[in-house]
Amino acid sequence: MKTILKSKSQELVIDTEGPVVIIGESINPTRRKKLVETLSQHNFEFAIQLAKSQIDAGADVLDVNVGYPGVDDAALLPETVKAIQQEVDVPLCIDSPNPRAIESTLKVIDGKCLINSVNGEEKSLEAILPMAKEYDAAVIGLVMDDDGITHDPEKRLKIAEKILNRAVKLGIKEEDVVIDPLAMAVSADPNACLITLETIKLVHDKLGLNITQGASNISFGLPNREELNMAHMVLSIWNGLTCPIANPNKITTMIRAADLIRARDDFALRFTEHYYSMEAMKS
Ligand code: THG
Repeated sequence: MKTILKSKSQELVIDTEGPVVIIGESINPTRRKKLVETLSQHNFEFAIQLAKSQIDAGADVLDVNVGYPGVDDAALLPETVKAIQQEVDVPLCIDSPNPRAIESTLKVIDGKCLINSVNGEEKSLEAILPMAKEYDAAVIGLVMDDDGITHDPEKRLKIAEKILNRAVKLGIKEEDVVIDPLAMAVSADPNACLITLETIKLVHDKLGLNITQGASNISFGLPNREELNMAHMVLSIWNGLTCPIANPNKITTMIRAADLIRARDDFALRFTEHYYSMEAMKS
């Protein structure tokens, strides 16, 4: 299954048979006070700096989230996206729980973006899917619905199927639905990661869709988060994860290693290229 995203002049393929695609997470106000401060003054320099440094570190797509308390993201998200796409030429993933912010951003975005996200709730399906169709965007489907979050992987698969069927009914192509299996904190529930891993496997085997997930959700409240995130990420990739939302400065080397190990990087070209580009940045 191939999901094609586009920026102004570039095309990016997320391929279930190809190497992992990295969606850079860092344009997100979570724990980034400086981003909140600069964005609230409509100063986009820091956001652009985060965009460029993530691309240098291996990001293929950039997640853009400007949600913080009191913000009008229906105004700020499109403004931020316009500033970023003037400076960099990679596809964007527009991250907001507010359908109005998604719509105002779809009106100004170049190319074909990824909407983050829709879920199985009736209200969400009705608000988001028609926009994905109208503006020809791909969409991330979170596997929760009007009954909340289930801990049963089979039920999570059913919600993924429901989102896919509703999308296809509206004329959205199957490959434009990317599923998020919902990674949750393993400190709160010992089975949290296992449920996610099983959901990834089911969605991969039964639906064949591309799959994303936040890289750091699982490690909330624990020490050695980076190593924990990486262990979960490798197992997720083996089960069918294709486009994690992650910090490329921390995860690209491991992603390149996982691709090499799975025979998705002939002659270790991407693995060694990444090494040399990191070495060049040090000097
Ligand atoms: N699924 C989908 N979208 C998502 C998430 C998901 N969007 C938001 C989030 N989860 C993924 N993005 C982030 C962004 C920043 C941080 C965590 C998740 C974060 N950053 C810290 C920082 O910058 O200091 C820590 C960075 C790090 O340690 O790597 O916490 O699950 N569809």
